[in-house]
Amino acid sequence: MKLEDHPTVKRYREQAEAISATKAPNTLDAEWLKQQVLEAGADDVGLVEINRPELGEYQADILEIFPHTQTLVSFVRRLNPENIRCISQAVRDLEFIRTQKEADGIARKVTQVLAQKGVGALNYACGFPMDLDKWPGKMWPVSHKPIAVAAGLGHLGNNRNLLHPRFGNFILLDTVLVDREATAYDSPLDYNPCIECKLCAAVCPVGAVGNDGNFQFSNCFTHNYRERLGGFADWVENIVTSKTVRDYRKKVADPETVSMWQSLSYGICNKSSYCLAACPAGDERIGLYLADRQAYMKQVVKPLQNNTESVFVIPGSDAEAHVAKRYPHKTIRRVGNGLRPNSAQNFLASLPVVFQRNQSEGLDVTYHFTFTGEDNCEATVIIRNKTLEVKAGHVDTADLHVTADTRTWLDFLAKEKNLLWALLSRKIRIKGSPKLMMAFAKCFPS
Ligand code: B12
Ligand code: SF4
Repeated sequence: MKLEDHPTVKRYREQAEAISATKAPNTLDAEWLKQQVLEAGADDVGLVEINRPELGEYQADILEIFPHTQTLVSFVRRLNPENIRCISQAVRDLEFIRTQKEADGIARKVTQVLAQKGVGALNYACGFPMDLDKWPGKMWPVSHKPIAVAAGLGHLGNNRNLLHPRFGNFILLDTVLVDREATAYDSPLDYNPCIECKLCAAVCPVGAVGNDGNFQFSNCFTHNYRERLGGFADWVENIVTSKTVRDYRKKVADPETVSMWQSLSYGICNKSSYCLAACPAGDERIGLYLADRQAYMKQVVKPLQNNTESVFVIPGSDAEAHVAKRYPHKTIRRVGNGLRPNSAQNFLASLPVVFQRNQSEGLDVTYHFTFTGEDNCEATVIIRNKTLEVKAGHVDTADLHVTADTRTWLDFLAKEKNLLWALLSRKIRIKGSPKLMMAFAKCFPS
């Protein structure tokens, strides 16, 4: 059959005129577009053009999944603060899971409305699913927070969550990618709703949120994400490496096993989110905090701090020390978090997110790395004043030089190869004091 005789092609040709008559203009009216998003159920919405300079580092990933993107429609869906502040994890999870589904539904509805106008639009996930073939790298092509900031929906607070001027951080975010320009775009909010009360730092059970705005990713990830991604991988490995049922039960307590079932069957669960719960920012949330600070502490902050619960930590991490010192009534559970670099580049990129700054106390050391074999690259790692810097190539003078066959190094990090064996077989060579190697390992426990 000739292409022109195919029923689909014939119908298309017949309807081409009608389609072009109903087609939306090349530029969408901004107010109309926002109205559609609000009518679909969003609580606030903002628009950003794809080439906004502050989105520079996020642009390529967005265009990779939807190359025609012209406009980013950023919106928020409110969370019920009472649920999020509840000491019952089940009550908090109910609200997170429900709201996430609602946000995904709103985004999908918006794409359907736009499709009826002949406008191409893609709805991205509020949270999950993610592109897990990119694990352990960046698995989410759309980063909602920086987009929401550019869209004027708020700013990141000390807890690194987006604080909306009215709703505070009791919101989830989502983004729709649209293939048309809009008649107008929004600008960032002219103030930060964060009042720098630092209550987020005071409640985080693992100390992941610092008073100085520092965020320790892997400590939050190990605890809060115990039942997803790397936490799940660690659970599977616990099963595989258990020699007997008793052995497994020593590693995984019964409530943890059934909790894994709940997370898998009902929906993704969070162990804490207290940094969100304690935050008084936002016009609608600040009342009690301003009226009676003590009452706020008693009603909101103390119940989270006093909650007796298991806290999941990497052995030797700052998180472990934090729970032991600040929350002796909580139970420390020493676990793995499944984060294992899969290339030399990924190892270097992961260092800032796994760095334990308190374990580096007193260090002022420059490390040179030379990777050979699978990956060929050189890098410098400087640990000084409890901060970490990773630079490409060899800069400054090294106190310790590590030359490693990449595969051996990755296997060593994955605990599949022994360092002593690697040193004896010269797959890993060090020039400098072995003590500096041990000091390095202490900063990156796994
Ligand atoms: C990755 C991620 C996380 C990571 C990192 C969080 C972070 N501060 O960036 C972890 C696992 C720790 C996390 C925890 C939580 N998250 Co989260 N998370 C995301 C995600 C997928 C991307 C965030 C992002 O763009 N970061 C990039 C920029 C802004 O951050 P960055 O500091 O430059 O880089 C960080 C990341 O790149 C990360 N990172 C680097 N390498 C790797 C490797 C892996 C494997 C992972 C997972 C992360 C990671 O570490 C860096 C340092 O923090 C978004 C959903 C989305 N698609 O946008 C939700 C999102 C940010 N999370 C959200 C929430 C609610 C939470 C939690 C409260 C848990 C929960 N109940 O869901 C906690 C809060 C922790 C905190 N105080 O920040 C909400 C925030 C809502 C708001 N009001 O701002 C979002 C927007 C989801 C949503 N759709 O609403 N989250
Ligand atoms: S989600 Fe929990 S563990 Fe993560 S930063 Fe917030 S309070 Fe800390």
